[in-house]
Amino acid sequence: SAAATSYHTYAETLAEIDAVVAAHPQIARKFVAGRSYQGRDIVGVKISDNVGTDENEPEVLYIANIHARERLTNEQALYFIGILTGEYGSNSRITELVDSREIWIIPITNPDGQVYDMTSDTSAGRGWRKNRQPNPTATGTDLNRNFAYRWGCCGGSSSNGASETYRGTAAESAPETKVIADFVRSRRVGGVQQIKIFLDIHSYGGLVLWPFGYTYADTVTGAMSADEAATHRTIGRQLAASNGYTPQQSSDLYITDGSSDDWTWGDQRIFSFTFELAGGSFYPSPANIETLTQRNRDALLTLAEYADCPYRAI
Ligand code: 0X9
Ligand code: ZN
Repeated sequence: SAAATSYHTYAETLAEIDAVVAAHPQIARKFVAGRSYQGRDIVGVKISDNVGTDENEPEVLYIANIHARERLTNEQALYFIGILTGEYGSNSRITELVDSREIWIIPITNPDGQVYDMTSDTSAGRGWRKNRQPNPTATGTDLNRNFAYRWGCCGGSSSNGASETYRGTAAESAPETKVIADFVRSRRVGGVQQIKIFLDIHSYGGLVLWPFGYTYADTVTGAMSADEAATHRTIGRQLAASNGYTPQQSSDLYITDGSSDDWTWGDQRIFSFTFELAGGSFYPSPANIETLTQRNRDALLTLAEYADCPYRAI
């Protein structure tokens, strides 16, 4: 499909997903991972050959727009869905990837926040980050501080409901966090996690990040061996060489606890990354969507390629 020239609303995103799935029924299927606090569907697309069958292929999960105002991240996810489906059968790299992987993409992880942010560019909503769930003193939980690995342990999250980094009343207290975590847990088949690579797409610093965020240590006994740290670092640096971003362990940016990627690695042993898309703002000019999203073409494909064996990076 054509490159986006304006930001998709939630409704437009659902329509785009429906259109892609209708145009490519053999390789694209819509799924509803669950519902937001306000009851909106958290929708994704599965892309694979024989898409209706759960084949024994390595899986990759990409999520975006966990933070409401990070509008380009939804566009990045839609761009990726667009090239995987649109170039299947004509581009050999993409064809081989779709034939040999099961790729899950969730463009809007935080639909309530996204709708609130987008309702009016001049409203109080603009600049919203969290979900829209009432908390003891204000509104919203930072979904990227609400995951159930070392939740609230170490810094970078707040117990104050008014804070932009409010961590919630408990791990997975936000429905949207639980939807993602339940989905990931559901991909464990016979005790083996099928998802091998996870990417959480944020904006806007131009960074490739990897766990852990809760500690400055690069290795943690029983949780991040030297080989596992080297694998994250090697893949992360390769991605950054491709998109021109800065690669670093996420705690080198700042300490965060309860983040998505600390949980997908720490709890699920999925090699995990966070991108901060380049763009200089939460609201880059729509005229720049195409350039800013195309920039990650190779990095997104490379990540999926690593799903067969992340250790071949080292
Ligand atoms: O603070 C965040 O959640 C991310 N930055 S943002 O401006 N998009 O809000 C950075 C998270 C970095 N830490 C981990 N990925 N663990
Ligand atoms: Zn973010």
